[in-house]
Amino acid sequence: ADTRLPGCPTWPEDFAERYRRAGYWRGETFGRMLRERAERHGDRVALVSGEDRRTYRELDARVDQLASGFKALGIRARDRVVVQLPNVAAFHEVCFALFRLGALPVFALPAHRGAEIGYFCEFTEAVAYVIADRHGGFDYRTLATSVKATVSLQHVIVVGDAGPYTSLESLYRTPEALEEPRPDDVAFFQLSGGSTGVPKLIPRTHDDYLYSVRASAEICQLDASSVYLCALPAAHNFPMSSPGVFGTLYAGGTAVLALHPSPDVAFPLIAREKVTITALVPPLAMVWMDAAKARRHDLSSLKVLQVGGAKLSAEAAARVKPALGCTLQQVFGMAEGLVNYTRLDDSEERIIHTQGRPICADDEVRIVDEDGQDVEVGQTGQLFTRGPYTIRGYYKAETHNARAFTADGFYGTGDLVRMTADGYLVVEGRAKDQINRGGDKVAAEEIENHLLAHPMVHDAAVVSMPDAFLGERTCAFVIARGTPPPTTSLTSFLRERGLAAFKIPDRVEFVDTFPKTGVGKVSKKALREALVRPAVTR
Ligand code: J2J
Repeated sequence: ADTRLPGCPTWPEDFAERYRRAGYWRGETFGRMLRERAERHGDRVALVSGEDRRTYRELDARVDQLASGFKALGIRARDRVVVQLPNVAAFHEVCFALFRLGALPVFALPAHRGAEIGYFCEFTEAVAYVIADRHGGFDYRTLATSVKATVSLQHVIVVGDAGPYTSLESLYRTPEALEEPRPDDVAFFQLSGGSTGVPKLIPRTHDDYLYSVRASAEICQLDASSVYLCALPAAHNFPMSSPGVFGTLYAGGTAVLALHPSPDVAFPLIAREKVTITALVPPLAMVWMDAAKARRHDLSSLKVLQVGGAKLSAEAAARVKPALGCTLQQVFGMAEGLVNYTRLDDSEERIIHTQGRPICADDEVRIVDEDGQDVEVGQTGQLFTRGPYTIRGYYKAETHNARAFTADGFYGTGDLVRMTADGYLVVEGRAKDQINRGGDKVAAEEIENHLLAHPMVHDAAVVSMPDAFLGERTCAFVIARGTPPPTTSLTSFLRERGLAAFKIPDRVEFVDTFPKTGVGKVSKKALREALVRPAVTR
């Protein structure tokens, strides 16, 4: 009987068959992968988190204990569990414990607040929510209390001081045998950067994700001597799988978790742990290159700096090797699947000027014009893709899926790219209604909907504006009902509604009308252009 989770579109059987036959999908699960690594690399250090060091054997044992603890709480296979943790070893113990149980983590980011968390809990009908007590000056227990007031959650599980909730530490117990999940079933949900009113959930299977993790580890030449620094939020797809912490564990290496990506936290860790590879978004890469000038820390162990999540300018790309003494690897990926890498032995030219090429020979890439016709090689168009680790649809989103995917299963990435003669992709822009704020994705419609809930807002249009540091920031154009309210009353309204800080508009402009396109839609292009002109008129 097919016991897979309903609401998760999957690959047609002929494709699944092909991906198995080609050896991409190997019927492995995350739980078993960790067990095998513990058998092979038992005494090696798997995770370093603050003063804690966990060997593979310890990690494997703790994951078993925790899986049994989750089960004793009543968490079952296919139950959804919203996980919102900073970069601490408990994050990975929770992940692998849920994987072993066949329960499904929903990966929230530490920056998410009540609006996002409430939505994830409600939409996925989550049974539990896992948090840290405090992180970055914020008390997540307070957030849990407000979320719990509006959605039905059976458990709030806390790393650290649990207050009124269940302490994670109390759940480690004598392990019992558990039934293994199916490799072709969903293992967890990643979040989409999105361009719609509410975030979309991305169902990833053991088979497909493990393929991308294994192939990424190979491309990045990871082995048991590799030391990966996880400086970006561990729940994000990039530091999780490209090759990230999972790829490092796959290779038997050591993953070092940084609580903050700033040079004053990361540089001493690189020096102390002899980090060989790490991943950053472009603004952080810039900050690191500046900070490295002081030469206060020994960064000589670093071989590879991966940069992705947003476009890295060629000028910045060219500075990486001189500033940090390591190879740059550009990474153009997405939580929906497709990941492109420049290869470590590529020419400087390719490394600096392209965003890489796909992982897999069976990643099908189409670049099409507005009419859906393939463009000539070298021309810019919209990127569509299909392959062994690219989803065929979002979770419980039938209507949206019909728009976001072609009838034959290609995912419309919303990215404008061109392909070089040798098959490398260059990101030229974006066709989706999204702002990429230094790697943090903001869906315009989501913010517009929140603004429209304000009694003094008649209409709202959110667009990107160029920014020297973040690449882009957000500007909200607002038509007020009557006299415009102070800008701060709008931004604090959004904060009170529980929006993550990176989604709060950086600038608000009140206008009387919006420019329209020929067919009468709001012209976001004209709004963006108005922003780069010296003065914006009211
Ligand atoms: C330009 N735009 C980029 C790049 C992503 C590895 C790396 C990144 C992500 C990620 C990821 C870009 N240049 N180098 O999941 O595994 C923009 C594109 C893309 C969107 C996906 C990974 N790298 N982007 O960023 O799901 O617009 O994944 O469609 O957060 O980020 O965002 P996300």
